[in-house]
Amino acid sequence: MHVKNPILGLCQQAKFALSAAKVDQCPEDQGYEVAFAGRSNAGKSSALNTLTHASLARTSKTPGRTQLLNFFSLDEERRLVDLPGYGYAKVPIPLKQHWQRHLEAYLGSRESLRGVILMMDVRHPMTDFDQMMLDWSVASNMPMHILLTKADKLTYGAAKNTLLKVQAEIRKGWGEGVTIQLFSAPKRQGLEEAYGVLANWMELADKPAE
Ligand SMILES: Nc1nc2c(ncn2[C@@H]2O[C@H](COP(=O)(O)OP(=O)(O)OP(=O)(O)O)[C@@H](O)[C@H]2O)c(=O)[nH]1
Ligand SMILES: [Mg+2]
Repeated sequence: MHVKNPILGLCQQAKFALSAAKVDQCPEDQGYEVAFAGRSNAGKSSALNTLTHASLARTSKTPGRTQLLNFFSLDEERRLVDLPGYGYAKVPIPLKQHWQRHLEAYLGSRESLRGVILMMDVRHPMTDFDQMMLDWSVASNMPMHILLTKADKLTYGAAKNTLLKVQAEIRKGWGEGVTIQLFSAPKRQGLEEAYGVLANWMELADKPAE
């Protein structure tokens, strides 16, 4: 039987909706939203582009590039959000405080937020900020799924070892609720698993095609 995956179709038709510098500029807070968070340069925009088969989100070799909340709509009810990266040392302090305030305001108030995809560079996982995000997700009961990005930068064995190590650390410190996988944008590795998580959070389960 041919099985159609609705999330794939929706991601392929993703469109840039708007950029918000503050929470009150975000799209109407209804439906389903999934946010992409993580340290600056972790590969948030690249993951988003890979999942949507488009170059919607700007990627950059200069960390700290995404300075606004960028919204992409999948359909009238469903959106993905590229969040500004946190923790880049060279960003001036006032700008850092500005982002942090708005990031916190967004995460703390967004009713339509169904889950957060947290990107960590597989070579530098579990920074202090990552651990704060994990604390927040557990405290606020927000589903979280981790992509260990840039898996192509390590051998398969080394990447797998990191996955098992970080997974064990998270289970011990934050419980069973947080899921984790390897991901590579250029190799398109880990797409199916990530689509599965999005489909689940957005209530779009696989169903047989008509
Ligand atoms: N080899 C490899 N490079 C990657 C991967 N993902 C991202 N990159 C590179 O890492 C750099 C940063 O990627 P971005 O996607 O812009 O990172 P970001 O997290 O959106 O960064 P900010 O917007 O600054 O917070 C770019 O040079 C990307 O090409 C990956 O899976 N593999
Ligand atoms: Mg970005």
